[in-house]
Amino acid sequence: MPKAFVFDLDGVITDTAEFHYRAWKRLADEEGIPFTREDNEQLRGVSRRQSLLLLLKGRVLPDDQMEALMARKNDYYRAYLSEITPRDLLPGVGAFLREARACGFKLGLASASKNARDVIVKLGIADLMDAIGDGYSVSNPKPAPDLFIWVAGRLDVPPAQTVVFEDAEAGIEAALAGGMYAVGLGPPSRVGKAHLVLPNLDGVTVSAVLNALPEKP
Ligand code: B16
Ligand code: MG
Repeated sequence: MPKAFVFDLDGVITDTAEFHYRAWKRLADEEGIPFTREDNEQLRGVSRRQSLLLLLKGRVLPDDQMEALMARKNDYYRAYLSEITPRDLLPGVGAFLREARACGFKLGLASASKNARDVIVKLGIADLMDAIGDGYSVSNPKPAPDLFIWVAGRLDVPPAQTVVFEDAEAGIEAALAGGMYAVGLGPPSRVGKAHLVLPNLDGVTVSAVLNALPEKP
């Protein structure tokens, strides 16, 4: 029987992808690098450094220049964070979190973002989280299972009793590699390897998720 639910942030709890896109796009335009919305899809769930490497399409820069570009993108991104309010929770998320807590489940966040804590404070759900894993918590990013293992450890729940909610293929791989249940939110082409695939959490209840999961992850 699962005891904990662990959530990715971007694409699961809220859609920060649009803000990440606008920030990378501004940087790319300033630097004369072609970058489209389609290119941005590859950055879903990917760390800031890895995103920049993808944006540079194989161009190698000295580390101080990499750091400066990442800092600039982050400044642009953070300017958008002031716009986030509880209305930016994706449909069904607030109800699902409250129901899960009322049923006694432990709740955790596992995001690649170094801004994750600020985002969930703005969304008004920081108090619902028993553990917060973010871009500072571990050094191996998803698809390594490290971040999910780290959060499950903080929740004091074994991986096999932890259910991960993810919208990125790398996140599903990370959950499975960690021996956890995986619920994929989005198209099967992206999250089809999960134990359960749903379009989103709108109208989804805790019992519907539990009943759809196999006996063991
Ligand atoms: P930051 P998630 C990820 O969030 C985003 O999907 C990805 O686009 C972003 O580059 C990454 O966080 C790092 O974010 O620059 O704020 O540290 O899906 O892991 O919640
Ligand atoms: Mg995500």
